[in-house]
Amino acid sequence: MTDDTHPPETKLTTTKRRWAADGKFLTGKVTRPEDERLPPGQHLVKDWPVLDLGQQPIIRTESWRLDVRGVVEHPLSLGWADFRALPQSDRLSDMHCVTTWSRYDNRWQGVATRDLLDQVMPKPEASHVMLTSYDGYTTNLPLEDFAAEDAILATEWEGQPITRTHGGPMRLIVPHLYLWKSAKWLTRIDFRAGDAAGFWEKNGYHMRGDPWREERYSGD
Ligand SMILES: Nc1nc2c(c(=O)[nH]1)N[C@H]1C(S)=C(S)[C@@H](COP(=O)(O)O)O[C@H]1N2
Ligand SMILES: [Mo]
Repeated sequence: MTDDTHPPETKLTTTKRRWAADGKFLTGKVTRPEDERLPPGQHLVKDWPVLDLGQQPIIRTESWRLDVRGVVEHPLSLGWADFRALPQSDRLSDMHCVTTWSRYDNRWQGVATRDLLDQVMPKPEASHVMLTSYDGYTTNLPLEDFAAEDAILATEWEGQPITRTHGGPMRLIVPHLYLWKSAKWLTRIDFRAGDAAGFWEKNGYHMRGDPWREERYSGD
């Protein structure tokens, strides 16, 4: 996968770009009440919708790799067995998609991003990460958000391997940001001094994407 890879245009891509231009789903409420679990403008679902650019890569664990590079002391290139040998963690969290659905109480297993950070040791100038996936998808987030207590490089959901459609064999979960930041089929993490826009961020979506502040679109 190279930086020149452009995921194909799909109907969903076109629609979501138009929503960003129109400011669709913005409620104007930005403060988080103490007792409120559902972010503004969201509704609860019980199923788990599939959203992506329409290409769901098939990645065998034998050929799977995770490359971690950029401004770090110890760059890593991990195969599946190397990745599975890292400390394992459990997390329970909600997910919030910018298309307005939220799903509560998802149980994840995998490698906490903090444990990966312990291995690679970002240099002091590292401020953001850029994530690249096997389908050509990219997304960016502040290092602080990537390093959140709840953030996990997940291999299991509810005790089962994450299915291909939901980003298996490994996807990121950063539950306190909109789900587009949670890259499925993740294969590369670049630590950067400074921010750069990923796929949706170049298409009108917010650089940070905090659902509690309703940071849906750039300019919100
Ligand atoms: N690699 C990759 N990751 C991705 C996407 C994608 O198209 N490709 N879509 C994002 C978006 S917009 C959402 S809402 C979630 C959807 O995850 P799900 O299909 O497991 O619900 O994945 C995010 N991660
Ligand atoms: Mo999304």
